[in-house]
Amino acid sequence: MLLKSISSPADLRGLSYAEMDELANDIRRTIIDTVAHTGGHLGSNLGVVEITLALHRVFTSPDDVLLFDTGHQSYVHKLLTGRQAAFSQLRKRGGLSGYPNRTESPHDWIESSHASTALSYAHGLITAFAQRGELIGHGGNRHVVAIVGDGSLTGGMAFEALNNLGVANSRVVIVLNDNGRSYAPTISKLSTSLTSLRLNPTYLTFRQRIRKWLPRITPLGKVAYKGIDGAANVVREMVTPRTFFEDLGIRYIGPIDGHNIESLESVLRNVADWDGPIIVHALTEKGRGYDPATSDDLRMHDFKIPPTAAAAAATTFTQAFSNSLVELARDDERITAITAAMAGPTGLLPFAEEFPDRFLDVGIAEQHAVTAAAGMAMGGLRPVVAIYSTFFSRAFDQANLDVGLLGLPVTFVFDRAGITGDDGPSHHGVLDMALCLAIPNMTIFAPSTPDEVSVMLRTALALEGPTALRFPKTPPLELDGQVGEGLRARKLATGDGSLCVLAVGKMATAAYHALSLVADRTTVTLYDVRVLPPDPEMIDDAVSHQRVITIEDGTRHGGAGTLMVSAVRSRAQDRNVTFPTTRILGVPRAYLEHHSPDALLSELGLDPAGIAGAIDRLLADEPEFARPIPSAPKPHYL
Ligand SMILES: Cc1ncc(C[n+]2csc(CCOP(=O)(O)OP(=O)(O)O)c2C)c(N)n1
Repeated sequence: MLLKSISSPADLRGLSYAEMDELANDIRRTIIDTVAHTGGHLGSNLGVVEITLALHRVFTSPDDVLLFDTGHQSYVHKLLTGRQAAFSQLRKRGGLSGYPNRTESPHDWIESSHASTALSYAHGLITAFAQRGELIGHGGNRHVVAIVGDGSLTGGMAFEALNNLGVANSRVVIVLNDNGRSYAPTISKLSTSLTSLRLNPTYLTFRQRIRKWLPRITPLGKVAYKGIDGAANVVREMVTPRTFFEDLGIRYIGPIDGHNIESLESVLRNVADWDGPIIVHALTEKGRGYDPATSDDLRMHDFKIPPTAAAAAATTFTQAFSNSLVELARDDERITAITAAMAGPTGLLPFAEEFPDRFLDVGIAEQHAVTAAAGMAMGGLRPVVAIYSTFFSRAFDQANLDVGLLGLPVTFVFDRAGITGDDGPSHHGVLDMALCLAIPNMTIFAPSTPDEVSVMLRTALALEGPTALRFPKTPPLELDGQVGEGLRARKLATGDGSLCVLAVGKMATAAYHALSLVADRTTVTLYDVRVLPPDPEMIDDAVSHQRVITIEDGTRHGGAGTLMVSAVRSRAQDRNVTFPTTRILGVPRAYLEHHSPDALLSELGLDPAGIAGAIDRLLADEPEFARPIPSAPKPHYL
């Protein structure tokens, strides 16, 4: 295999184009074979093979900076930069991250996994290089290149950066990796323009169409563009991305074939020293070289290891949400659903199919999604924003001030809340509760099992202010099959007053199973908290215990536990009784490395055994011990 002879990008330079094609095949085969065992972003990486090869021939990484946006497209780059031996351990504990990672290689400058950041990093880096007097461009030796997917280009940050790059005339090379898709087809007029160029470079169809719709354009337009040629020009302007970028001050080159290494290389050599921002528009095919991917609806954006039969049969939280939303929407036509480019993974596809007019995909634009939802709520609709917990952080200000301050009834649904695992530190959903609890009028529902989702969603949609429903990807342990009601907590066990456990969401099921492991279960009262701020009756009961433990799978600093403990304290003060001894279990303040969710929860002491140990220690009035933090090693700065 030719790939085996490549230990660094320098090894690419002596290869012929025939050898480069052979290498591209080796790379595809390696990625397909590996991802079949590890799971990961298959389609995206198969599409970016030739672009990455050409980049590494033209530019000298790591002195020249290559920034992948989103970083899930960096597997090829990993294979070319000395990480082949470790590649089989992709996304495994102690193995390679699924994203660029500074501890792995000096070739990784950033750890991009939330989309649309590369252009801003690029602007900052080139500014720093210029200010520090490092040679850039014009025979100098430092370039900054951002490789941006057409999906990632829909994010607000990307647009903000484009605007800034043009104004500052920053010497950044942008490679637009345009496969026309993010998960599903990219939602963007700009992308539509890019695609129409791909499909119809001669604009002939447009000339024909124009005859039909010319009479419908505004009177001013009709005067300004008399005759078919004038109108064709209007259309050409509209469908040509060149004008979009060049009006922003960014030189546009393209479109070019993103799978032809020779032409990619020649274009990249030509643009490398352009005196300002320049964009190379490369057309690629997502999933290229793997038939099951190219014929798959999502182009195998990410390849998931098939679940066991039992896991596949179990109802997940996402399915429960998906079904409940459709049911509720049948009875209430004000309900609308919004996604930021994640309709499939958040379970919104059945809703989109049944209510296409009430479904909105805004592209990778979480901030816009939230404020658009605020507008919908203001206009009398009941919007539901379905979003991964980790991506909600992007839109905190909008949730706080555009929704919360106005007291608008927007319902957030946070999927993948808690410990998510293989995607590493950036994808754990550990902040949503702390962030939402900082929004004064937000009510948060945390179902312990999928059975709770329907009743909670119904309750949330009936409230006047902002609400959130948060649940994990992974299934909970079994509970008693009952569900709670309204804004009430649910008591799962009644003890003798020694200790009360207040457990949030899936943690209630872990605590329930911990009861059979503790030294004496008659000492333990257990609540499934269900709703935050907490049910006052539950807090009243907790105050009558000698000890209180709270458990959550979010950050233990400023999250649900902090709020509940302060509620317990102030209630104890009101009643003039002794404060119970309290302990907050949750996720430490650290970036947790990639690992399977169950293994991480266990290391954090958030599994039944860990919880039982914590209960026994508190009952024995022993201190809680400090657990080693499964954190990602610190990056070494270059
Ligand atoms: C802020 C943010 N929201 C959502 C996502 C989830 N996400 C990961 S990749 C992706 C699509 C990216 O599309 P594109 O940039 O075109 O890359 P492709 O996979 O098509 O090559 C999305 C929506 C994310 N990474 N970051």
